[in-house]
Amino acid sequence: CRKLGQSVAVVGAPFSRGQKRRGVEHGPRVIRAAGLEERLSNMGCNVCDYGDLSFTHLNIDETYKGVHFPRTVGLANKVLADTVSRAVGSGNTCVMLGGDHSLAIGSVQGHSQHCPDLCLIWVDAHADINTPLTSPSGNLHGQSVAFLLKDLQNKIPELPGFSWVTPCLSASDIVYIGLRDVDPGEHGILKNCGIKFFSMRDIDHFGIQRVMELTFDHLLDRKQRPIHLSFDIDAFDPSLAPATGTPVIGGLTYREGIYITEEIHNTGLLSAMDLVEVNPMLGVSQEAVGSTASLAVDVIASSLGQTREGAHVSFDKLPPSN
Ligand code: 4U7
Ligand code: MN
Ligand code: MN
Ligand code: MN
Repeated sequence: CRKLGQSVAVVGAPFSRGQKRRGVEHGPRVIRAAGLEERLSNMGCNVCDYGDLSFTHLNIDETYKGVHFPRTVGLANKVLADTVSRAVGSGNTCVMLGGDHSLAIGSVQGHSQHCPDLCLIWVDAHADINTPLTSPSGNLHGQSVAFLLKDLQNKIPELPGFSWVTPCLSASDIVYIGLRDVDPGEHGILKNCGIKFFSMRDIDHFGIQRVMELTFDHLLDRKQRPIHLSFDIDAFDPSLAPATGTPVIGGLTYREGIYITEEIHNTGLLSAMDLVEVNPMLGVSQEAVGSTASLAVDVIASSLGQTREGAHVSFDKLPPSN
């Protein structure tokens, strides 16, 4: 890390009840197995491994107003929020490994306890801003942002398991990058609340460099503030990230994805991030799983300062020939 000895807390969150497909709870294991901690250590980061959290799957957790496993998801996110809050409070940049994207509720909440003025960059094919009443699936991983947004609270019924959540973001605190599969209700919310988003079409139109400039203009123009990056691996094209639950054709290239995280690192303001929705059980081969996990490691490493220029340290003297 260019901030030498930057402390990074790695929090594994093996959780999958925010959606219906099995396997995403193994995300933390395969991301670790792809060499995450060695990469971060080699970059000069001080890695503090918080291990994998253990979550309780409640036996009785009936669907409530169409929402599946509300109590289990609520409880898991409470545990995660407390851990992220502790990790950030101890001076770490927090890296949460999912698990499904419902975990962003706890991760952002916990982060905001220490950094109430944080802003959120959500990199995803999806907007994850359905309310329980607009959700076509009832899955909470497609609703995370709705629970965080102050502007939506009078549109959200109280869910069992969610009483501890206090919405901490305003519409102007959020920028989306990579959208290409947005539900009708979600599109209405984005427009009504005036939330800034860059769809894949916008990336084609402006180029990723301009998109990042516009993102920081929007979030950081008035003041510098901590950044929360929530990175859903399905933002990438499925050819690069096949092992994920809701792939959508036409996603980010490798270079666009890494440029996003390099620019976020260059602000010096990244304070916590999520890397979610890697599902090793959905890869058609070992290779598909391995490449998705290794892409996840690249995203995290470049968010924390790995560059494509090679080493952070360079030799200023060449070895003599004799
Ligand atoms: B992910 C969806 F309807 N919008 O709400 C929904 F298309 O975390 C998908 O971004 C949500 O992977 C995808 O269920 C959630 C659906
Ligand atoms: Mn660095
Ligand atoms: Mn998502
Ligand atoms: Mn997604």
